[in-house]
Amino acid sequence: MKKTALITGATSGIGRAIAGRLAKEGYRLVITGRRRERLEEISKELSAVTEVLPLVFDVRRLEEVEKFLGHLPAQWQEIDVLVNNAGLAAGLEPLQSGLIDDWERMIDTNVKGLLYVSRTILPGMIARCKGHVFNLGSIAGKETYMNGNVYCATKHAVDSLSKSMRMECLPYGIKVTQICPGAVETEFSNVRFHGDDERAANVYKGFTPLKGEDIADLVAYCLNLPSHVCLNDIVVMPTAQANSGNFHKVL
Ligand code: NDP
Ligand code: 8X3
Repeated sequence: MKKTALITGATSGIGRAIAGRLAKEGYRLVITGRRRERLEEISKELSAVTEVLPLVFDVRRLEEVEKFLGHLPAQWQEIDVLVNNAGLAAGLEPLQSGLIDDWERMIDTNVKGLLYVSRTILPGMIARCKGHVFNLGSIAGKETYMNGNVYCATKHAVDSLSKSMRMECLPYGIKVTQICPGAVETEFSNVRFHGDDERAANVYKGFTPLKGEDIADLVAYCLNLPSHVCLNDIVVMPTAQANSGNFHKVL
């Protein structure tokens, strides 16, 4: 029987790449996102490789998380791998001029959404004493950078929650891996700059950023390790990025 992986935020970027890679690795997939058309398109494409269950909902809404993930069809209830990937940055402003709506979106998605999904899926893993959770943290959860305030705080929360999860899941043999990337070229900056695509493209000029597929490679690597080995915490950067503020750019 194939194993099942649930990936939140699979309509784009890192989540989409992980879905594609895990399909090739032989997993059945539950993929989620809010953009129905995109999710259905991706589901159709991946259905050529594996069984796919697309679920359109917003991770910020507890009632939707419980409706969809708390009541999975019988043949989809055993989730072996959970990838808590759905997330975003919104804005890059000093606190004193930050937009409250941006803050709410980041806190509700990156922290509360991850909690809602984990609270729904972990009991099944615990009952089966089996599972692997991946949390998409960030270099922003290890360091703080100018104007990153609330985004950095949400990813520091993911860092802390990953540690808690690891301790609390320890008796049940569940692996918890946090992946903390530096710059990955996805729709991340387009979302952060509220659709200003030119400003977003500038973020990745002058160096080679990571791609979603690089993160998907790491997930596959972790999943293929022997059962007694777990990579707990991975910081992965473009070679041209030393930390959140230092890039070697050739413009
Ligand atoms: P993208 O914007 O390309 O993808 C984000 C995904 O999250 C989309 O599929 C989006 O789907 C989904 N999503 C966002 N909000 C919600 C929501 N409320 N409910 C359900 N799904 C949601 O960005 P990335 O692929 O880069 O980001 C993925 C994760 O990686 C994020 O947690 C991000 O913080 C983290 N990360 C990214 C880095 C980067 O440089 N790109 C570096 C470090 C970490 P939809 O809009 O359809 O709902
Ligand atoms: C995304 C990477 O450096 O833009 O988490 O915060 S960064």
